[in-house]
Amino acid sequence: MADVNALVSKLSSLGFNDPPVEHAAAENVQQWADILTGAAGLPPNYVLTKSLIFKPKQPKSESIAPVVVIAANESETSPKAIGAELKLKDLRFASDEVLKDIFQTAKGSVSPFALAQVPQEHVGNVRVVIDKSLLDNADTLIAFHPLVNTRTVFITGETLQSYIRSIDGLDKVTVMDFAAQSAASSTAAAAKKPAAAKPAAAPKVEEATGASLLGVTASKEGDFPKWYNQVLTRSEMLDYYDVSGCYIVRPLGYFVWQQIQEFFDAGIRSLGVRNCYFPMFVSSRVLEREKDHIEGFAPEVAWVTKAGSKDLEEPLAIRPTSETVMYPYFAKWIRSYRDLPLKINQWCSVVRWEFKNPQPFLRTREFLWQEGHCAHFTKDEAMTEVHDILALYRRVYEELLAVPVIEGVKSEKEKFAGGVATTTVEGFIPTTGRGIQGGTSHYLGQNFSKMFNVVVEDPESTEAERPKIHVHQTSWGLSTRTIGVMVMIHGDDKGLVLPPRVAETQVIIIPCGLTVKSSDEDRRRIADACLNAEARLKMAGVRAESDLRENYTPGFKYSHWEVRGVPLRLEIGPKDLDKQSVLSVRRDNADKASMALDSLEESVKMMLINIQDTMLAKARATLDSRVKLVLKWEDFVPTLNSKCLTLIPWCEREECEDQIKDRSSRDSLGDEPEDEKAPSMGAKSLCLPFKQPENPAIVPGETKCIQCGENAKRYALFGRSY
Ligand code: 86X
Repeated sequence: MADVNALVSKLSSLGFNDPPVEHAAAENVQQWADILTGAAGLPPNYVLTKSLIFKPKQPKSESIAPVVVIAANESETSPKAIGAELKLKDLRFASDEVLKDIFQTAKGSVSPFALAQVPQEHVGNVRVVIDKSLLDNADTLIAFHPLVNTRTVFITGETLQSYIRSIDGLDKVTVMDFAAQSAASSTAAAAKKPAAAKPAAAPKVEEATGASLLGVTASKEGDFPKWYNQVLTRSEMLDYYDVSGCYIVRPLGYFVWQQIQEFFDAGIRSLGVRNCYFPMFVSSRVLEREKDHIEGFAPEVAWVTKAGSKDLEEPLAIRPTSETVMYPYFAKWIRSYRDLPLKINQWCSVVRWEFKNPQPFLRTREFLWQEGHCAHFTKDEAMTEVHDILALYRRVYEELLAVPVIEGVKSEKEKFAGGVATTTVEGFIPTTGRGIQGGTSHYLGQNFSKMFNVVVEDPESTEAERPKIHVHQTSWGLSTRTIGVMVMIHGDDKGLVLPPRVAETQVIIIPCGLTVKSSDEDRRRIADACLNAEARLKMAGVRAESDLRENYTPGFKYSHWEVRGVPLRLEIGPKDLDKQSVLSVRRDNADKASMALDSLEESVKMMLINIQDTMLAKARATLDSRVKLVLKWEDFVPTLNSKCLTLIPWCEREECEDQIKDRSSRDSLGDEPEDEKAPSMGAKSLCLPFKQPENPAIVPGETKCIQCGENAKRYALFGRSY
């Protein structure tokens, strides 16, 4: 029944080659853990898993629809929560018959690999739930029994996912955050935990919602994913939600988005772009009108199939992007060259039902963005716009978010397949050494106008039968991912650090130096001084607030506003007032300075500008030091492993890009010395930067591609990426 060899060869076809570890029979998880402890050939970090098979309550007439749950052994996998997530009633453990008939397996031998044994007629009914914690940490391998309990395989979350994806017809896969679930249901218990207790290996359950926990306890360098979650939730930028991959953007986070909107909206308006709004629903006919562009994305499209309990006559897709929604109307609205250029933009949310592990702001199933779509008479005009928009994206990152980016054009492999050329701004997350796409502006050429028949008459032609000319189109998008990048770059171990331009509160004023002995009059004097400073700053256009709450110490208030990233704190005490000054403390570098009250407005404004500039300069210095010119292949992977991006002379061939990815993923590193923590991910091309290195410059016909040895065309930015 259990064909272990078939499984091992299946895994090896997915690029996974480590043989199983052999051991004594493990009858239960405790035994399994004990047996593995001290066994040879184990990876440094791994988690044991459990695989459970449930079945919902369903009418006898229906075919059985089992639910396979693959979870970390420690995760709390309550059938009730799983049922709620999948909208299934009364989940129960599946009977022995179900195990035998559908999974060809018996109790105690259930594993994800039983999924491959499901007969074709049942596969479509099987749902799989994967514990998010198994996919979150690339450094931790997942331990399974490969159908027998005398062996253990260790695979990555990615291998697990590609294994599941490789099973034909199995497409109901949900990633579920059990840690968040149990944290939510045990916040009361967590609240009672003494704040000082910082366990060396904090249990996973502690992190996800943490409503009652105030400060950031994880360190940015030590546990970056956990740090990121804590910064977002404890600053109250964002909260988790009970639909996996969807998050709540709270006012502090939404304020940042609104600042971006305000800036960008003014920018495009002066380029002549007008805002509009198209419906979020797309019929399948319209969505699929442009087959090639949709093809690879189809699994990500979410559909509405019901109203109440009635099936819709025709299922409706929720827009993943709006090309197919808008372009039929371009065809309708554009008749003459006099109707050009048509330049529109919409601010909206889109839905892409991704199965890669979600990350707040960076990869979410619903996200906010703007999408601009324009039609021009000439290519030149379209190209100018593509670059104008890209410049606005760069300015959003640099001027608002204090995040430096690298501008360039995508390789053929990485560009938007529906278009002709994709320009991009690429960011960099120093803590992980990974690049991140920040926003894209596409020249679509005439590809879409040919498909959707967006044409004008040739104004030059005098003939009666005027030939039609297809318009040149552009599209461009920027999303709330911007916010995640900003948080990852500037945040520190105390929490969020906001650049002043996007901070809801730029200055927090805190009374201090008062003791139990202070007189009421002193208290009033200080409070009045705070309120006065606040009013003056507000008048001067500074977003200032005072925190006059009575039951909190100044120290508590300092941390409160530090976690929330407020760029500047003003402390006002009796001694300061005597000197007619205040003490300012910067969030970005903790610098303290005394400020004279009489020129408070100017000093604060200058300080905020200085903070904004310092944050960008610091991030740029880091970026510059971590983008390395690599001129021979031997240096490529070590440079990536030292958390850097690379600039390499490159041939620009897609085949070579594939080879670079292969040769830089951990699996293929073979016996090269390798850091255990090195990410397994291969490197991609991020862009061909507009600003090319000049020393040494590429010599056409002479400089060779460092990977394949063919002639190099340009320097390309390569790196591991999000
Ligand atoms: C590509 C292209 C383009 C307008 C932008 O990058 C900026 C704003 N759109 C978007 N893309 C898809 O076309 C797409 C399509 C479907 Cl059906 C999907 F499910 C996901 C997609 N993701 C990206």
